[in-house]
Amino acid sequence: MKIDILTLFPESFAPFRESIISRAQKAGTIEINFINIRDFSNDKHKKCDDAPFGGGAGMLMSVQPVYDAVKSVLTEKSKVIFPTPAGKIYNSEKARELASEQHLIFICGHYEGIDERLIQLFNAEELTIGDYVLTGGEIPTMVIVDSLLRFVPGVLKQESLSEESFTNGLLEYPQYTRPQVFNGLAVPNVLLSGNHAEIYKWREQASKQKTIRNRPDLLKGDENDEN
Ligand code: 4GS
Repeated sequence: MKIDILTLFPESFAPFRESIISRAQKAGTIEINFINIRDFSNDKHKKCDDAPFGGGAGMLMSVQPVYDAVKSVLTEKSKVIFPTPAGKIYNSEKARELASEQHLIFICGHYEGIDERLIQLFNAEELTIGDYVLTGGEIPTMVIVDSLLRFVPGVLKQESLSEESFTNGLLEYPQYTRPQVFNGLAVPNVLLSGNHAEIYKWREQASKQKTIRNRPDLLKGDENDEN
């Protein structure tokens, strides 16, 4: 899989680069590139923002540099993603879906967003990581790329995938490590029993309890699922 990340701030990916690149390299099949949108600006001052028609607060990203930056990496195999609070909810199901693509192009928005025609022209998928407004599309892009890479074959050990939160529609069960008693709190006895059938039953039950407590919405089935 190839991932091209188009951004006005490639340096903001520095901490992410370290960890993500090394994990990606383990898989051997992933290539991640960072492309500076400003390099594509035809403006003599490399300007990359412009005022919105119709007025209103703030600026939009200029159409030309974003368009040319996407064009520079676009092929028939590409899927373009635009993280925005106006998108569909991103979740682990979407992560799995994106992980099966050959080429992803992320447009990191800045200012108030991008011209709607860019979304149309590239058939960009608009995705949101949650109902809050960030200062740029870099963090949502990091979130999406980091979380989808785990579904690319070879990146993670299979077991770590099958037991984690959301895989079975429930939150992950509580986990414990040494010591057996910490600050007066003991590890549940069943986990020390060596009885794998009992441990499995306990974990399933504990998963359900945690889901009811923290995320009752996950148990409601599909009728509220708009995605
Ligand atoms: C999100 C979000 C976001 C919106 C980008 C304001 C800069 C910012 N992107 N999920 N302009 N939440 N984007 O807040 O995806």
